[in-house]
Amino acid sequence: MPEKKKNISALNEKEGVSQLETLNPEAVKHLKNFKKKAQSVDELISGVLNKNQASLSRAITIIESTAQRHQQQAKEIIEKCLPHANQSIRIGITGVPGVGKSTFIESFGKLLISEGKKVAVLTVDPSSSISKGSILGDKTRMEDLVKEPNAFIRPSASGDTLGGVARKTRETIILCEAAGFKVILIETVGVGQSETAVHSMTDFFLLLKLSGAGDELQGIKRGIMEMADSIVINKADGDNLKAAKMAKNEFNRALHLYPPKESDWAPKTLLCSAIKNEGISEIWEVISTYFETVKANGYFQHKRKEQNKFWLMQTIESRLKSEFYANPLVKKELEKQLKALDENKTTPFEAAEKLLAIE
Ligand SMILES: Nc1nc2c(ncn2[C@@H]2O[C@H](COP(=O)(O)OP(=O)(O)O)[C@@H](O)[C@H]2O)c(=O)[nH]1
Ligand SMILES: [Mg+2]
Repeated sequence: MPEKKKNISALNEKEGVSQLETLNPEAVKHLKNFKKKAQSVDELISGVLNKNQASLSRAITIIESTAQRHQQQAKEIIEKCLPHANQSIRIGITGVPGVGKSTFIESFGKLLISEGKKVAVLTVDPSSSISKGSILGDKTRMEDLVKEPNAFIRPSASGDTLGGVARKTRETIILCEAAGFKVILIETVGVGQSETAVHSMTDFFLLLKLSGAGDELQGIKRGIMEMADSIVINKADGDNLKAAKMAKNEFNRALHLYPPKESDWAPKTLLCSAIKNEGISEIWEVISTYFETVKANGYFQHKRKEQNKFWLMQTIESRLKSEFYANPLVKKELEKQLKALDENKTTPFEAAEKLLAIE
């Protein structure tokens, strides 16, 4: 901060006030120590559990950090928060860039908050760390939601692999739940495998679509349709309304062609205008019915257990893989084997055997 500015800042005034003789010097000392103390892991954990958003942010930063000194702290934070997690509903929201995910989350989030819920919004966007500019949209477009004390918005963790980003998001979910957030919304964009990752950490998967020129199903990945618990045609407003209604029918017909889901839930197609705040409460009703259904039939608990197993396997696989490739002997041999392969002196399988045999 430039010197000049500092002198006229309100902070400086405060500092002056704290120098008053009438102030208890012990209290001043305590205040000076406060910043340091607030950084301790125990303080941080109790801050999170006491629903302090500054502590929550700081704790997430530690989880996301790749610095060696943060690893142990991160483990401790997660361990202590875990018993307080799990008491939420987790909703994944996907759709192509520009479909209106952020606008939808803003409207939807505000509705939930008006019902007294605490809402955390996370994003999984593996591209943001690579291209620097996030493809989730030119701006966050959650200007209103950001101001709500009962909302917590956190953009995607950085990381160079989807696996890394996804893992950090999962851990962030735990911290948000421990901090009392009852609804977790996770925005992701339809690139790579990010929908699969988000699907594997949420209870309900919402696919946002736009009405097109009548050929709605073209270009849609089959797997995404299968994952969806609900398809919402957004921007059902103005001149778009008629096309949106047609799209809704087409998606409905398509959904009926899929075999019944393990959850016994029949996915619903709905219309909404995120920007005009229309159709949002109907979507919430459908989602609420979903949760009533799957909590009653046991699928909710079953799915979370399956997800935990999946993440255990994922973690082992990614750890083994990164440790394997980090081994200098492997690095050297890999180069050799790649060259041999190039010169037709070995086969991929023989080369792999040699590499895997390295201790
Ligand atoms: N007409 C209309 N425009 C919308 C609606 N929802 C979002 N938009 C606009 O679509 C653009 C992309 O929205 P955004 O929420 O950033 O999409 P995202 O990339 O999926 O997060 C913005 O210009 C929004 O104002 C809607 O319901 N109706
Ligand atoms: Mg967005």
